[in-house]
Amino acid sequence: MMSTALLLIDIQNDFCPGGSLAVPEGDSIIPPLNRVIASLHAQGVPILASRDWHPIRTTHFQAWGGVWPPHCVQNTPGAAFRAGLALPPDAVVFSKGMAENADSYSAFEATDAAGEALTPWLKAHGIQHLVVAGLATDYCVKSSVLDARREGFSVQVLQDAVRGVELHPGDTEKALAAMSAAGAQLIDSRQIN
Ligand code: VGL
Ligand code: ZN
Repeated sequence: MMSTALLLIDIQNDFCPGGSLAVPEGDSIIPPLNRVIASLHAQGVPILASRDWHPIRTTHFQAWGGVWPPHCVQNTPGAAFRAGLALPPDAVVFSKGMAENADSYSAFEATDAAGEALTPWLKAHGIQHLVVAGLATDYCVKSSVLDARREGFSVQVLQDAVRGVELHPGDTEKALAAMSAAGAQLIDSRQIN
């Protein structure tokens, strides 16, 4: 058995209904994910949670030339993990998007509280396989999965536990196809026991 980690991407209030960059049905991923989190955590699988963690002023936001409304601004309620998400106390949080001049969609651009980036963390813990879910399918999930494949990790994407922004209709479908073409396996969360 390959050593596995669960990587939860940006399950934050601003990406859920009511948030400033709400992903349609973004919160519907939480019930299936809570089952997966409990099951994998009980087996000793590390639970990693990335978060979008922006400064107020960043070229990622429309006001400074980007495509997005303000979202996930550091230390605001919108940047908090969705309350119903049952993150265990030993979940490791990776933050990204702190630069004022970069989008940083990928969790592989994120660092933990000690400043360690995701790849060295995973290597230090002997992880070879990632189970990935979260928001949004067509941005941060896609970007993280493609980076994971480039870095040589095997990847399973929980298709029922991701949702897309769909800035352009069809983006989610294309993102799933791109992840699959890169060698990620698209599975249903119920396949995780
Ligand atoms: C994301 C748009 C802007 C994401 C982050 O987490 O997918 N999307 N910032
Ligand atoms: Zn963002």
